[in-house]
Amino acid sequence: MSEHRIVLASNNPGKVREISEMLSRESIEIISQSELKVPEIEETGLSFVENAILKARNASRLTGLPAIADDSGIELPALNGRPGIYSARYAGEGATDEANLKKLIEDIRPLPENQREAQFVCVMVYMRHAEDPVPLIAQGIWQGIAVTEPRGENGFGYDPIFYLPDNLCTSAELSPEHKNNLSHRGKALRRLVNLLKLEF
Ligand code: ITT
Repeated sequence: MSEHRIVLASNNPGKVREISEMLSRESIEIISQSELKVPEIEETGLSFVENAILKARNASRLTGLPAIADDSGIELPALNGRPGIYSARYAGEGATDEANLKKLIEDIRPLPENQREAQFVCVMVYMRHAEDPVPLIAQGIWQGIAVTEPRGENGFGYDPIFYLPDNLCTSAELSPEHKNNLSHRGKALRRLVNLLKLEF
């Protein structure tokens, strides 16, 4: 791929770090939307893919550049899929990662040990321009167990309570490279890059 400039439609520093790190190996120049003063939009969709498209369209419209957006979250089947698309605002509009984490821990406590399966979900889209009628779409899922004792300093959001039985640690205890290799975001982004390579 030759050099391509793409705006990353995210204001979440954790996501921007992970995505930029993974794309640094490709010939893609990523500019985060905050550098271009793109204001956040309301995530009014009822699915990850709808919200990802809303974010990418907004960034592309305001910058004139193609855009990548990530909509992601954590789901617990025992909580009927919550927090799901509401993961970033689980403890209320504008809630901090800490407040969201605390609320989810309170919801997990009453669950029996064998009903704490969780999955991280990521849907990533690429829009060539704001009116692109055929965005490229890729998704990734990462299975784990939700725990009530936070552990680890890496990552962001719900990582300290996402336990990985195969690795005997939480995703906040993985190195950034190891997390990218295993994560929902890593899977989605590798799939998106494969689609982009067909295109560039
Ligand atoms: P942007 O919309 O600006 O990208 P956001 O944080 O609002 O940022 P989302 O609406 O997609 O993004 O919400 C994602 C939520 O899911 C947020 O609360 C994260 O903490 C959580 N989340 C997503 N991926 C995660 C990961 O890899 N590790 C921990 N938490 C994650």
